[in-house]
Amino acid sequence: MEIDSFLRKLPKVELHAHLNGSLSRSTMLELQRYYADSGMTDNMNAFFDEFEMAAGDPRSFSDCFQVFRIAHNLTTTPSALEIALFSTLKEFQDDGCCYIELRSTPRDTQYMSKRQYIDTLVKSIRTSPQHLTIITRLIISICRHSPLADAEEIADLAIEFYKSYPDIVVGIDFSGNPTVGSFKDFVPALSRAREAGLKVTLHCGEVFNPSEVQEMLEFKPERIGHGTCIHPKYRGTDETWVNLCKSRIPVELCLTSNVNSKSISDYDSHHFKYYYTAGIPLVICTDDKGVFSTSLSHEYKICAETFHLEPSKLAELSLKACDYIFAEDMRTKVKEIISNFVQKNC
Ligand code: 6MZ
Repeated sequence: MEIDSFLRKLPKVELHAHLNGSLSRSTMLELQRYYADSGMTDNMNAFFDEFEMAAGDPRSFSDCFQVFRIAHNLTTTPSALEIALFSTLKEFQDDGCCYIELRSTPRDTQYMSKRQYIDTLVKSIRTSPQHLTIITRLIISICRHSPLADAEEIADLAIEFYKSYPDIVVGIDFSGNPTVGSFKDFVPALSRAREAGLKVTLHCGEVFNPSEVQEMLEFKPERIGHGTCIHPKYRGTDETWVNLCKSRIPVELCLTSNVNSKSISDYDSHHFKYYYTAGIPLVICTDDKGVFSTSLSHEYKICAETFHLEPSKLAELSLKACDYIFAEDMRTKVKEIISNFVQKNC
């Protein structure tokens, strides 16, 4: 089998994908049609070209946090949110993804509250149409540049929905522009969620901030996202690197996102190679496949080409990712799906 086809067919696990950053152009067009059909013309102004930050885009790292507004403008009602969800899940499924922990930040909009936002996602996942066979779980995000009161409210809602729907809601995420806000301030909200049973993933070390990286690693989240500035060669320190190596917290790596948002200069220089060589648990993810014009199989292909990984090693990466799934009851099942494919094709 040629490599593109192998990587698309390889059952894969997506553990770091933000819903509103994952909207494709065709999903955005579908949403635009929905708003037009509903007579809500204020949402017609979607600047699709500005949404995508392809390779070589002149905008800066901080600029990428502005583009999410374009997607947010298209997911303001429960129906629009459901369209965005189903369309995005279908795209992940068509790309060979068999299990996804999708994350999203609940927002109050003109047409729904944060509670309705979560309720819509949870109920839509539970009642997904038959053609969606991808196993889906939800991680609720807290944004580091939102007021603390919002974070507290989201933590309360996450706990409430986790208690009612433990089969869907599995974790809480800390994300947003890393140059704004301080992790310390959000520890009480995140700790409450964790005490209630939610697993925690933190965007960690996206920019130079070794003291915050230390605080995050000491918090002992179940996973971290990006982990860019942790190794001393990557604007981290000996201490942060040693700490990560000791704690062996799994890292969600998003290569194209890091390159296109300019936190890493090119694929060859990506920290993947240090993590892989050091045996740090890692999982290949997309982050925002709409914004960064990528797909999960494409991310695997970049790893194959840049770091010269054979198909069997790529299949191993997919298989290992199962150990870091928050929904522990799903690990064996997802492993079986991947193992069956590997036995027949590797
Ligand atoms: C940190 C990110 C991010 O939640 O509205 N988000 N946070 N680093 C990143 N790396 C580029 N990419 C996305 O999806 C969009 C939101 O996810 C977070 C940002 O808070 C963004 O507004 P949702 O579905």
